[in-house]
Amino acid sequence: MDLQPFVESDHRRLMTALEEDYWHLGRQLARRDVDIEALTARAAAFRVAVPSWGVATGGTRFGRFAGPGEPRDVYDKIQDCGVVHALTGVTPRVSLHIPWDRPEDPSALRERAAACGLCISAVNSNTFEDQPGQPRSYKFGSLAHTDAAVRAQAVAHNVECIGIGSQLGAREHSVWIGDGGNFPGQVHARRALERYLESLRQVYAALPEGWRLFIEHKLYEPAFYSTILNDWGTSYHCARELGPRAWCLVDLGHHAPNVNVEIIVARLIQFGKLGGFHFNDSKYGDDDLDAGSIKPFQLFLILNELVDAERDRVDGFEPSYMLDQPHNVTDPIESLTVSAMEVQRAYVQASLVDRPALDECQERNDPIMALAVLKQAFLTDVSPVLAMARARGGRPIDPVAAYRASGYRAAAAAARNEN
Ligand code: RM4
Ligand code: MN
Ligand code: MN
Repeated sequence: MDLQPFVESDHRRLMTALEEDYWHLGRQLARRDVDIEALTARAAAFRVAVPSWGVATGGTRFGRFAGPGEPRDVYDKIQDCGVVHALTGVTPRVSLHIPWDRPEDPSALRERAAACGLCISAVNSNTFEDQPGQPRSYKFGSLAHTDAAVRAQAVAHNVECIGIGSQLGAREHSVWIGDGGNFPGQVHARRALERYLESLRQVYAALPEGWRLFIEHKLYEPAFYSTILNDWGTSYHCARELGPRAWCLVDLGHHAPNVNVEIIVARLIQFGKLGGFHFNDSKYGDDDLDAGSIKPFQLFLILNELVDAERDRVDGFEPSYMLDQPHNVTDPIESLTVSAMEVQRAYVQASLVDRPALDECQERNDPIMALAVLKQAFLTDVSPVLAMARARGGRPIDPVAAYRASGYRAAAAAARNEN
């Protein structure tokens, strides 16, 4: 569907007000010695990848409620991801889950993605569930399984993912496993981690030139008592053991409640191992809610660490930003659009932090003013900056409204043979 007419009517409806708001914000920022144009350029250059699995309705263990016009295959998914990018202008990259979205013909998928203005930047393996006809079960684990034959099958799957990714033009491979125990005593803690590392060494050895391997820690679920890669420290150890092309990936929902995620991020940056990011939000666990929906200040503080590292030109700091969320009660295209814009918002807000002033507050041990510096950035409504970056890039000022006006979902439902 051509969204252009809806972008045009969005601009006709909202541009005058946006120009006023942008001008006003520009004046406010100028008083703080901030150039709004530089900020808008940063907003426009921001990128966050969309998960292929995020454009379909997810579900919980209590059920799944499919929405209208669900993508039938990976091509439909790419088309929906293309809509997210058409709306936001910051999501040209797609992270692909295999075998959920295994392409029959990788070069055809690559072309289709390019036609939608997208590229496949990352592949993700799946050894956390069994596939029909699979010789060995992952019920009791995959890369860390006690049985060498199961581990070999899981390694082979990861190597296959890398092969598919190469044909797609991707350069990142993300590994998250469901291995762990539901009961105390079920898994030997040290031996299981050794097995995991031994398997990953084989996956690492299969990485083509220029690729990065991301390992993703998670505290619990589906293993409810213990997991193999349970926290960032274990992840850091493993990434170091594996070598320079192995990096830690932080998924915001994979920590215990109240854990200070921004400090974890800072530590991984300092230790030179922060490689990837799965943005989402959560109240309790791996809730996979839209970014910024529950803890926007935490999201800002995380981006603050990331922008600070970028500004300091920390050696080797080149994180890959991705969203990771399925949706149960919203239109996935709307949720992904909102999430991408919220991460972008936090990035722009973090770019506003007066770093010399913050340094000074820290040096003279002035917590009140240090927090005030952060709050000043966090409380600045940068919506006109984001909207102007979009508008200049031919994107809607109000993406969700434009998307709804377009009737894309109903058209997709009709085209995908539904009512
Ligand atoms: C996991 C983890 C992985 C994702 C799967 C679907 O909890 O976040 O990144 O690929 O869910
Ligand atoms: Mn994740
Ligand atoms: Mn997760």
